[in-house]
Amino acid sequence: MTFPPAFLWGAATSAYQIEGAVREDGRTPSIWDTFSHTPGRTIGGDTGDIAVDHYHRYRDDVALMADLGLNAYRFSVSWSRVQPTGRGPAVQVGLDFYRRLVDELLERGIKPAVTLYHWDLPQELEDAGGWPERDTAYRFAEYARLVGEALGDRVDNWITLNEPWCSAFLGYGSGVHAPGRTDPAASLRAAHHLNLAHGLGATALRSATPARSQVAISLNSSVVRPLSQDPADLDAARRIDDLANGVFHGPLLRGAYPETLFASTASVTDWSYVLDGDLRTIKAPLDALGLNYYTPSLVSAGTGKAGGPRADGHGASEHSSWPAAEDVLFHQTPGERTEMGWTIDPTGLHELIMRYTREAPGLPLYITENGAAYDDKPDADGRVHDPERIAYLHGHLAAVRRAIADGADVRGYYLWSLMDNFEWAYGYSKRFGAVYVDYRTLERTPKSSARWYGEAARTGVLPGVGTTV
Ligand code: PNW
Repeated sequence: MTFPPAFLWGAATSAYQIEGAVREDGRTPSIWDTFSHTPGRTIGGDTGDIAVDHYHRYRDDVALMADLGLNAYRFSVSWSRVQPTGRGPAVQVGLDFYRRLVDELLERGIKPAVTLYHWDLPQELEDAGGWPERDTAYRFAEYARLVGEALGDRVDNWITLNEPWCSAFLGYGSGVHAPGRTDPAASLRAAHHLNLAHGLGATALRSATPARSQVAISLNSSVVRPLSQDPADLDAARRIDDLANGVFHGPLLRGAYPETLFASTASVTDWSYVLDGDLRTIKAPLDALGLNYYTPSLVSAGTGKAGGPRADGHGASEHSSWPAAEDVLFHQTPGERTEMGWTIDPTGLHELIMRYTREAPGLPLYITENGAAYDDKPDADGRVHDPERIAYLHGHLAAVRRAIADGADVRGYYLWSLMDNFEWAYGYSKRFGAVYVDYRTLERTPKSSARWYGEAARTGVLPGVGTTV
């Protein structure tokens, strides 16, 4: 169970989920500000206005990571802080915040991995049409260049987009994420323009940063399993696999969308917005691939109401996140579940890693997110014990280790999340953190899982699940 010596043991966060300070230093609203302030969109009407106030507490948060023993941290840059309208010159104070954060990390021996886009599009770009519009991809490339120029001297690891599936299909299909639109055709256009944004952004980053830069993308590549070996169920699984995975890794890794995807979405879109040269742009060289994994999907053919957490994404919606797949049913995978209702299945992570080891031979992999929500509460003595999360992390890290033994080139793991934070449509009702946050005082308390994970990070060996740390 020993991990490679250079393995990155990190934690991940994203700007809107932790920063707060939404009206400070020239920042303007992103689609998540608008969405969370729209009644009925988030549980309890929660917003990221204050979040966990990381914008003001970043020094303490970095110190906490260092104390725990982490050697990597994945965070995202708020586009609206750097380029408030999504166009034009960068705001220096906005960039300075991230420079100070990176310097603090480097001083403490923590390797930063910067995600450029974790779902918070400047509202003005959404008003101009958002991701279904091609121009948004060009705007992203410009923004990527600005951030690359500002941080490229001190950041080596870059991630263009986080989970474009969620941006496209939860944002424009089921509407459970910002901007809350429910138009299947727009969701597929969004997917293509996110791919294009990645390709243009990756190229812009490379020219704006030193040659040592590593450019990656984080996909929430699903493990899609058929309910039975019945040909109709196998076909349902193949179609969902195209919509979950193929729509991104086809163009990214092979330079082509799956033919089967064109066929199965023909009733919704003609794909005429895929222009000559786009596929070449999207297939820009990658240095690594980021995989985010939480739970597998189980599907069958059949009409009726598609149910289950994977079908609806975050929260319930009348509208599907899966264009032209109304005749596919989502089932609950058997087994124990986390507080999100997501079944715990580390074999899915092993399967996912081995799939990309085959499909992207030679490309280093990072697990850029993995973790679990539990209903954590402090004891009378103020400590927070979360043995379920320790078991979850142990199971999934063991799956990563097994994949490495099976020949996969996994270079690091980022736990989602460093600390409890704004869980999108769920607001503050779901706690994913290894560090507990008291939302009244904003005080941080490492849960027992944080200490367990810190020990793994410091020793390169997974402590037992029952270990008291
Ligand atoms: C990811 N789904 O979101 C995000 O990258 C994080 O910001 C988020 O906090 C974390 O996972 C936990 O939810 C997802 O419906 C949201 O399939 C929804 C889905 C997958 C990932």
